[in-house]
Amino acid sequence: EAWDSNVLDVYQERRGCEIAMRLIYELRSEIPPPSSAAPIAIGGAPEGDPYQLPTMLVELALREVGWNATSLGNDLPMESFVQAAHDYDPHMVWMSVSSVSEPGMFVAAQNQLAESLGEDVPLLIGGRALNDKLRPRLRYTAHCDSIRNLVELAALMRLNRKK
Ligand code: B12
Repeated sequence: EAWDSNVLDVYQERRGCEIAMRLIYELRSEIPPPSSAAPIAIGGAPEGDPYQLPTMLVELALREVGWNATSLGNDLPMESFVQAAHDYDPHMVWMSVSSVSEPGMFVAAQNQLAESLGEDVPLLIGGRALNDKLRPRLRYTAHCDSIRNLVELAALMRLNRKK
């Protein structure tokens, strides 16, 4: 908004994001490394999505509640997401969606990912682009409105795994 009204220049947004990313890394380094028994979670943002911060925050939040979480980054082609799920053998996958340019292609790719994960690996989704029109077309296990939602759910999932 500020950029549109000539109050801020583009570099100021970029720099703002750099500062935010640095802070997230700092916070991440303060969390003890996950235990060897910690469940594994991976996730990221899909192809065409330029937003870097949300998936980094999800990683941080999951690490805080004891998951061995790895963000794969943003603008990730769905085939690569599928490959990562194969390589990491995760107990949970998250997808953060802030921007969707081609809804039809996104829906097809996302459903392909859900299919490849099978029944045993929950797919949690969130992000500002997942509106009421898009969500019913997607296959997933749970949609979270906020990181708080996710943290509560993830803590519960971890507890259930221990039982
Ligand atoms: C930084 C930024 C950008 C940067 C991002 C760079 C980067 N390196 O990441 C860039 C330059 C790409 C960008 C571009 C644009 N942007 Co922009 N951007 C922002 C800004 C300032 C911050 C976004 C951000 O990272 N927020 C922090 C994240 C963590 O918060 P969040 O997205 O709200 O996510 C929360 C939840 O959704 C949830 N969540 C997210 N993911 C997940 C995943 C899971 C699993 C779970 C559980 C939860 C979850 O948790 C998060 C924390 O609460 C916002 C304004 C804002 N205040 O948010 C505008 C904003 C999103 N942008 C906007 C616009 C208009 C644009 C452009 C169209 C501008 C233009 N004319 O070119 C383009 C579109 C680009 C595209 N292809 O979509 C508008 C969107 C308006 C709308 N209603 O759609 C906003 C809201 C600004 C505004 N008020 O006008 N942008």
